[in-house]
Amino acid sequence: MSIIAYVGIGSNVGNAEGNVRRAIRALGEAGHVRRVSALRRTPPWGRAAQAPFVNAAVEIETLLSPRTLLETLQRIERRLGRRTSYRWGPRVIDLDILLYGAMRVDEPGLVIPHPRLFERSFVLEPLSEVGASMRGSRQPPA
Ligand code: A4P
Ligand code: MG
Repeated sequence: MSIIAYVGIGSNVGNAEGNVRRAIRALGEAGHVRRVSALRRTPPWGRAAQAPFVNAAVEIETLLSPRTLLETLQRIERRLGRRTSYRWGPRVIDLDILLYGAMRVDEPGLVIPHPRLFERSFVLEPLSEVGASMRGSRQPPA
């Protein structure tokens, strides 16, 4: 059975916009890319002394399990030239699973919804643009 998942994309090394576009094309390996947000230039979050990011989010229809989807994203990251960086540091490409249907996952190395999703406008804005419904998720009271 296919699942609708949302993937966050970020880059701030090299041609950041080009890297994000290459990642979006590569996501075809993980499933059918249904919607793509606008690409946004965003100030660095977490550690300020680095270049601005380009961020986007996509909606994907996938047959992959959460773990296999993560492994596929990590393979794409490596192929696009991702080298290990320090936490919140600069990166050629960062692909995060934001949501996977309504499923919650809390395993070593895989937490869905993405744990820092709700703190980050650079994730929430493109995510809401591609149409993710947050019903049932953690939200501040209205
Ligand atoms: N992992 C657990 N859950 C997930 C998930 N849902 N999706 C694990 C993807 N990965 C998940 O990831 C570390 C480990 O998280 C992975 O091995 C996987 O098993 P990482 O991408 O290597 O680590 P990281 O990115 O250095 O750490 P972290 O805390 O995930 O950083 P973020 O959240 O990716 O932040 N500012 C702006 N404006 N835009 C950005 O895109 N990005 C970062 C990096 C910092 N500041 C930014 C941006
Ligand atoms: Mg990441």
